[in-house]
Amino acid sequence: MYKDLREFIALVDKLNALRRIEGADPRYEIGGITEVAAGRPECPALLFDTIKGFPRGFRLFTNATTSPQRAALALGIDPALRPLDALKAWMEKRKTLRPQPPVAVPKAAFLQNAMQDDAVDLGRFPAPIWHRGDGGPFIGSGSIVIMRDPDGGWINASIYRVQVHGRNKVTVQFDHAGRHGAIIAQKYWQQGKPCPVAVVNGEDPALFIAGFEYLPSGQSEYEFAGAIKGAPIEVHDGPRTGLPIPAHAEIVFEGELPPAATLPEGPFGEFTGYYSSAARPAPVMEVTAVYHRDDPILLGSPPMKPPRFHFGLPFRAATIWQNLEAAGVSDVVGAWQHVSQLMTVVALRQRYDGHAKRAALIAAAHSYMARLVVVVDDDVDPANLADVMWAIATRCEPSEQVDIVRNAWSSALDPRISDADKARGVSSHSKLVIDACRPFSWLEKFPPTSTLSLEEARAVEEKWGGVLK
Ligand SMILES: Cc1cc2nc3c(=O)[nH]c(=O)nc-3n(C[C@H](O)[C@H](O)[C@H](O)COP(=O)(O)O)c2cc1C
Ligand SMILES: [Mn+2]
Repeated sequence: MYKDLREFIALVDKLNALRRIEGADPRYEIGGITEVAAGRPECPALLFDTIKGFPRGFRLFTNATTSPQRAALALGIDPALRPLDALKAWMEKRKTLRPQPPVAVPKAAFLQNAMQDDAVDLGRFPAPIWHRGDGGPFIGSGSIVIMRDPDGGWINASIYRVQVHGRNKVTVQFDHAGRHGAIIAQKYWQQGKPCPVAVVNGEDPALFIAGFEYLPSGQSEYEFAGAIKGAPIEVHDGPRTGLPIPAHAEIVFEGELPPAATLPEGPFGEFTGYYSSAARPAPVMEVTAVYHRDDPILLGSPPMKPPRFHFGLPFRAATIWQNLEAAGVSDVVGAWQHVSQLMTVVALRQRYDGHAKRAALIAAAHSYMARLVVVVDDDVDPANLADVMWAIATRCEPSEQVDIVRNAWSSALDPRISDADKARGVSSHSKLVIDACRPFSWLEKFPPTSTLSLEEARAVEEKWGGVLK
């Protein structure tokens, strides 16, 4: 398993999935290249160097885990597995993960270079303006924000975006007040105190994944990342904040969020492919110290127009799959998400009338921002959108097999909720639940398919795939 971001990049290179790019402009161009690359079938990872306006060595890595292969690699799962098998392996692994507390180490690579107080200058790092309408450079598009809960002392370390506003100021954007970071900051502010914070730009990919997981309050993302790796995350206390910081991090900020200090943040192109709001106030972090490794690598993960997504394996679908099993829904053979995470598909072998709808409603309940929820039979690969559409077009009679679930889980990022509705507190939408399974009552009489079964197609690929390349 890789030790840090650098070792991960070396593994990606070995898979021949890394492209090196020199001379690109951090204003729009790097974002543009990243988006075009992510839209290609092979979806390569990109390492930018000699970035326009910056010295050689100050690098930026994008599309880290955007392919199924590299998402598997980051999880320590065989990258040669087919996407649905890889997601299943992750779902199985996720069930048995045991939290691994981090360990303190006496030395930290991130301390190789430091800027303190007045010498802090965030302009030294190639923070991109990802999309043309963005409100400024975002150094943190996939960065980890570290805080300590004053109650209990546990460490939260998840992903919130970080915009640069000057030599020593950034903002941290919490999408809503329920984010652990928002709750923790509020606790300090209520006591009239600033909230100590550290930001890691260029983290271990296991932490990048852990930072995206919905973990319960009190459970540290460090422990989850350690569990993914099967080895504890090595941390070193930040000299200013005393917060434990991953020792192999590339670029680290330390500072605090003073009470009531905000700056207009954004706009920022979202994972829906839209801007969801104009600039709005976000908490300010005053950066008092910056550390970085020699030739530091910034991890960039801009949200992009679907189907591009930060993770080539739909991790939230793995959670839905696990939830279905936990609820006792049998015979689920797969779950997947398309259109980034805006469409959920579950495949199952129907055992009784109502089985498919039972699964659909559980999946719909857990589908954040997804207007489309589909259930297909087990002969359909839920990871293959064309196959899913084939099932919808041939097995679903809309007058009988679709339902609309109203007032369901979405968010203020939803482009189809009007500003007026958002202003009166609406952040829900309706979900179209499509039962694209053959009707259970005449399952056996449904016209047989002419196509190869999934197993037959695999066998053909194994025997003849080389000739077809
Ligand atoms: C690349 C990326 C960027 C994200 N940006 C934000 C963000 O700016 N604000 C936010 O609240 N959540 C953001 N998220 C989602 C949160 O990281 C995620 O929901 C996480 O579980 C929240 O952690 P928490 O439960 O500790 O608050 C982002 C996720 C990813 C993968
Ligand atoms: Mn958390």
